[in-house]
Formats: sequence, C-alpha cells, structure tokens
Amino acid sequence: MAYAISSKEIKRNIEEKLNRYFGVSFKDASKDQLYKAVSMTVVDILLEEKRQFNIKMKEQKLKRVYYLCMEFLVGRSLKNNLYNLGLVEDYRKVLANYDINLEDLYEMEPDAGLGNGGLGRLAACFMDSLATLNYPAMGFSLRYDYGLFKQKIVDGWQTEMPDIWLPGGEVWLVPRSDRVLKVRFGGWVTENFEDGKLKVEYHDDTVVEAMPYDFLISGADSSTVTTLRLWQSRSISTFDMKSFSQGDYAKAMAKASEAEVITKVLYPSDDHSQGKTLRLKQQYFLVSASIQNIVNDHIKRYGDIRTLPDKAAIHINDTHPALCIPELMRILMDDHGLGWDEAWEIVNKTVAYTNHTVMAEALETWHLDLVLRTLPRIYQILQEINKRFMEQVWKKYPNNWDKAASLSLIMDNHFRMANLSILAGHSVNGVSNLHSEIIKKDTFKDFYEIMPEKFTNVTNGITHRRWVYQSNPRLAALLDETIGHDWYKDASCLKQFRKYENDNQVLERLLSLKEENKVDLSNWLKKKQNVDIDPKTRFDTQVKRLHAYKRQLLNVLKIIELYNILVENPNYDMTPQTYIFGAKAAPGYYHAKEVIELINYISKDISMHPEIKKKLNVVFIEDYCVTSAEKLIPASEISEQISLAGKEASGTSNMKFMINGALTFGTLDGANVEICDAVGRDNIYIFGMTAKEVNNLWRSGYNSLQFYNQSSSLMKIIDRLKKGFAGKNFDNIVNYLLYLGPVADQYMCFADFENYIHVYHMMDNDYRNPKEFARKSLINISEAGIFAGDRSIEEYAKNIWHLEKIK
Ligand code: 26W
Repeated sequence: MAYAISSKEIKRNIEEKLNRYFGVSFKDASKDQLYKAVSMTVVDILLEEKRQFNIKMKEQKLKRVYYLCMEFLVGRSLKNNLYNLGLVEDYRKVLANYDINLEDLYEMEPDAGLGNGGLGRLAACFMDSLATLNYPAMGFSLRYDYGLFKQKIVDGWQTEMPDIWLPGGEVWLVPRSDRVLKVRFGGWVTENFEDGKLKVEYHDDTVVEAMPYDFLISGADSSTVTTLRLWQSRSISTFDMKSFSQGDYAKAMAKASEAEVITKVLYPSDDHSQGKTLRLKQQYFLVSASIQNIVNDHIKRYGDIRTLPDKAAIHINDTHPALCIPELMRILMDDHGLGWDEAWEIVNKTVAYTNHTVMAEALETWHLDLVLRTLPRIYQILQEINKRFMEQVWKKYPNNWDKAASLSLIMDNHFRMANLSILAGHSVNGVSNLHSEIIKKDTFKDFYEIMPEKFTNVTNGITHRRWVYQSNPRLAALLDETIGHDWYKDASCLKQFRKYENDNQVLERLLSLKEENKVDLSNWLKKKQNVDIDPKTRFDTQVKRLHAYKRQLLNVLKIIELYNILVENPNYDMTPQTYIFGAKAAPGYYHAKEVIELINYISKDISMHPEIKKKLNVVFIEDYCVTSAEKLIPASEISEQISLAGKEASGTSNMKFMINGALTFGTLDGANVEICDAVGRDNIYIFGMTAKEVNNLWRSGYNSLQFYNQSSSLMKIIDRLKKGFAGKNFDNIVNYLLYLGPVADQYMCFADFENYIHVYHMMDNDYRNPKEFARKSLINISEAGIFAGDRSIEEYAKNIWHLEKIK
C-alpha cells in the first residue's frame, strides 16, 4: 500500500522546500537543489511515519533489536525510499509537469559509502528487511565525515581521494541535539567502596560529546521506519579562548580537533586489524554512546534495568563493536549498582555476535597497554572477565595449557575480541553453512567444545527489492507478468518462475532483457569512463574488494591464457567476451594495488590490439560502489566467485548476480555451496578444490612450481607477465605466483588453474546455445528466493533475538 498523499501536496511540499531553503521556484531550481528539496519532502514523510511508529511501539512494548555495526553501506536513498513508499509514479508525474526527469535527480545523490564491502552492505540490506517485516529495530553506527575513499586510477595505479558525501547526503540525516551523550577517554580511575557500594571515579579523562543523527529507513509497503542512528564526535569545549587571545591559534583549536577526528573518516581496510589508537577510540565511541542510549531508553520505558534482556537484543556485527560487552558491564555495575554476576547474566542474555571472517589477520586484537591508556575502566573489566573465565577453564581442564591458551581472552599481550564476543554473548553465528562449520570445527573449536549450544548459522541474504525490483526493472516486469507481484514481499514466490523453464517466449524475453541491460551498461560506461564495451559480447564480471584470497589474479591468469591463444592464432574460434572488474584495494595493500595495475595494463594492451579486442576485452570500473553495482549486476551473464575454498565467509554479490540471472562460475566456498545446492550442478559452474582439499594440500606443502612445471599454459602465462602488457612487466606478480616466501601465493591460484580452465570451456560451450543458457539463468532466478535478506532476518528474529512483529 502506497503512502497516502496527493499530487497537489507533493507539489506544494517541494515548492515550499525550494522556496525556504534555496529561495528558488521549480523553474529556476538547479538539479542539485531539486534533488535536495525532493529528498527533504521524503524525509518529512518518513518523520511522520516514524511518529506513528513510535506511538505503536509505546502501546505494544515490544522487544527491539539494536544492531551495532561500524559500517553501513547504504548507497543512495531517494529512489529506494520512493519505491518503498510506493510513490515513484506520483513524484515522477509531479516533476514531469516541470520537465524534470526523476531519474536525473537520482543521479545527483552521492552514495552514503559508510562501509568497506560485504559487512557494511549486509547491515544496510538488513535494515531494509527489518523495516519491511515490521520488526522493532534500531541500527547504530558512526557519522563519518568521509566514507570509503573515492578510487581514481592514474596510469593504472589506484590512488585514493576523500569521499565527500555530506553536502549531498546530509539531507537524509535528522539531527537529534536533544539526545546528545558524553563518552570518556583516557586518564585513570580509582575504585572505592562507600556504604558497601562500589564507587568508581575518573581522573584526568577527556570527555567527548556524541551527537546523534538519525538516518530513517523505510520498509517496503510497510509503515515501519527503522532508525539508523549515526554518532558524530564533538568537543565539549569547542574553543580555548585563552590560547586564542594569546595568539596560539593552533592550540586554541587542538582540543576540538582531537575530539572531532574520531568520526572524521571510515577506516578503509577490511583485511587487517592494525591496532591503531584512533580505530579503538572509534569503536568505543560507537558502543559507549549506543549502550548509554539503549540503557537510558530502557529505564525511561520500563524503569527497571533488570528487565533489559526481555526488551533489548544487542547485536554485534563482527567484533568491531565488541567493547559494548565491558561497556554494558560498566554501566550496570558503576551506574546502576548491580553486582558482577547479575550484570554478567544480563550481558549474556542480551548480546549476540556474528562472525564475518576467518582470516587470521582480520580477527581483531587490541594491545593491553593501548586499552589501559585509552579506556582504563574498560581495561579493568576485561581483565576481570578473563580472570574469572580462566579460573573456570583451569577447573575444567586442569593443567591444560593448550586449552587455556586457545580460550584465553588475552594472548601475546593483546585482548582477543572474538574470544570475548563468544564468551560473553548467548549466540555466535557464521554467515553460510560452510563458514559456520569452519568456525565450529576449526577457528573456535575449543569454544565449541565447551559451549556448543551458542553456535549456529544464519546464511546471509540481500534485499531483492533494491537488487532486482529497483535496479532491474525489466526483469521485475517479466516476473510481475508471469508469477504476479507477491515475490516483492515474499521472495520464496520466485520458485513459481520455474514453471516457465521450457517456455520459449519467456526464455526469449529473458535473453532480450539481458541484452537491453547490457546496452544500458555500455552506454553508462561510455559516459562515465569513456570506455567502449560491445554489448554483443558475453559480460563476465568480478566485483568485490581486492584481496589475494578472492583471487582476482586467478581470473587474470585465465584472461592471459585466452590472450596468448589469440596472439598465437587470431582466428581462434571463441565467443566474444568482456571481462569486467571492479575493486578497491586497502590503501596500504601493495600487492592488491599491483593486481589492479595489472588488470588496467591488460585492458590498455588489448585496446591497442583491435583484432584481440573484438574477441577479448577487459575493463576496470573505477570507484566500484553500491550505485555502480546496481548498474553492473543486472547486465552480467557470468558471476565470478572464485575465492580459495574455506576463505570467503559467505559472499553476497554471488546472491545478487544469481537473482539477476547471471550464472555463477565459482568454487565451493561460502554461500556458493548453498547456491549450488539450490540450482543443482547443471546450472552452475563449479571448479577447484574443496575446503578440505585446500587444507590437505596446504598441510602437505603447496609448491607452485610443481603445477608450473607440468603446465605449458602456466609457463606461457608467466612468460607473458615477464614480457609485460602495454610496455610494463609484472615481475613482482611473477615472484608472488612462483615462489613460496613472504609474498608467496598462499591462495594457491596454480592449484585450481587447470580445473578453472576446464570448466571455463564447459561454460563457454553451454553459452553457445542461448536458449539452454537462458533456461539455466531462469532456474537461478527461480531458486534465489532463499537468499533474500527477509529470510535471514526471520531466522535472526526467531532463533537469536526472539522478536515479535509490530502489529
Ligand atoms: C579490522 C579490520 C576488518 C574490517 C572489516 C576486518 C574484517 C572486516 C569485515 C568483517 C570483513 C567483511 O566485510 N567480511 C565479509 O562479510 C560479508 C557479510 O557477511 C561476507 O559475505 C563476506 O564473505 C565477508 O568477507
């Protein structure tokens, strides 16, 4: 049901915003002003819905989930909100009267890029599902001034520019100066007992203000609005007047900037915990403000802190917000006078944790000294948690130093945040079946042994409304025509599409709509990067963060193999194909940047050889982000998901491609395994080692030369890398691939290469039969329903958070 508002009102509302904020009429307004004015009217609608929602919440007194995450990769909001409110056509008509195209206004909006990749986009998809399914929920994160950097490719090399999103993104943020809180850092603490009660005093600490901004997220056809509260850090004493009067301007500003820097910028790395003070401050700032907020609200609503677990589920999305555990302990004990055991039980019943990575270097740890200096009270509490836990462990496993070492919250003078999260919470989940098994049997096996009841799985999901309905309107229309519109709210209905797997007309439609999407993508790319791609070629896409474990390099090896074949034999009979890459590398990740450079140089080399380009093209999409994903995915035919088995926790772009009818070309890793189960081996291209085989090979010793010496293809590829592309050689990458050493290929590209090429030829063969390929594509769409975020959220709500829907 659409939100009830007349065209007249819409027009009047926009006019009023234009007039009030920009002093212009429809006629004179710039596109940017129009985008902002239109967005402001949408925010007003959301605020009205929010008000109604608050009234219902007050009456129904339901338990809520509070979703804590350092990242929310929201992307654009105007289009999404208009769709969710059912107001697209109404707004379109009003604007058309003034010759304004709604699509042009969408393009004015900067992405809210407050996340690195999968983790952050998942959080954003989940907000959509929570609102759509009418679950009481609130998200908490930081209001970074700069989101994930903008990527500029300069002579093939990634450079980073600040992502200045706020001038255009600010319209979505509702400042809440009525809810400002304070967060303390540094100094030292004393503990005294007064009248048998613990009294903790802080000395020489620095107090920073947390100013909330509410990002309102609408549900699809639902009156529920989910608030994503973003905290901004501010100095309390903004200005040191004395220093200023004495002419010391830098000092006058110093205090303020020290506070403000906390939420200045998102850390651009998702592969490495670097142990930086500022990052620790960011994490504590988020959790301290959020937990205070949660506790204050609870006391206001229910009066008794002891009932917190009945009314609040606190979810920590990966370990980044894990300090909410000692922070909640601190508030319960120091501010509310609870004893340790009572406080610990409340924490345990309230907190749940999702793990999103098993990569050792990404599992966060914090140096004890750093925590002591930055958060002295939190340090004491963490030490106490560990002491009590270790006593239990020692009792259970007397003199077993191995168990003690693997379970302890402290190792090598570092707090281990994953161990803390598992111990303190009541639930730990992985994000795909395979990943959850690896967590139990390998990564955290000693925890699983003593607390198996905590471990569970919730396979990731995506919001199919944004990723199909909004971004692939042609496919959405075909689905509506064939199976009706129910799939929009219930993705399991997509199964009905399977009925058409032998319907020639529907298969034709699928093929032609993909072609039209490919033409759209080609035009967009021409405009964006002045690059030509031929929509008549096969579009084969790999878009994700650049990481050695995701093996973009393996894809490149395949491309070089094809390149070599074409150089040797220009008449080689081959399906014309375009390889599309999009990837940002962490700024300090040199190898990843070299892979980006290699892709760009291959692309350049090919553009100098038109006879090759006709059959084999490579493009690198600069600055891959949510908005470019929305254009790329509906136009893709092959989805490359080729991580080394056992390394990708789930993947979520694999689901987005699948539901848009692309066929997965991948390893048995993360959610690929479940995609394979859903569509059957005939409708997916699986290659490479299983996770078990990977472990065996690694343990027995991977020697790249063994594979190299047996493969003339690999030899030629290495020769080509040495010779170079467009005049540049890639010796570092040769060394990486060939030799075991500090920069050797621990992700074993060579071991999977032969099978990758073998399966490539099978896929290519199938592709030559368009009808058959379209049938496989249809089956992928039909079976994608289980990868809807709505399904994931129903599982979290039922099994982990124990929520009821708002009536
Ligand atoms: C401390 C640095 C850091 C920052 C971010 C370490 C790890 C992260 C994230 C947890 C990495 C991440 O985004 N993981 C991805 O999460 C997705 C959602 O569950 C999964 O689909 C991906 O497989 C996983 O890589």
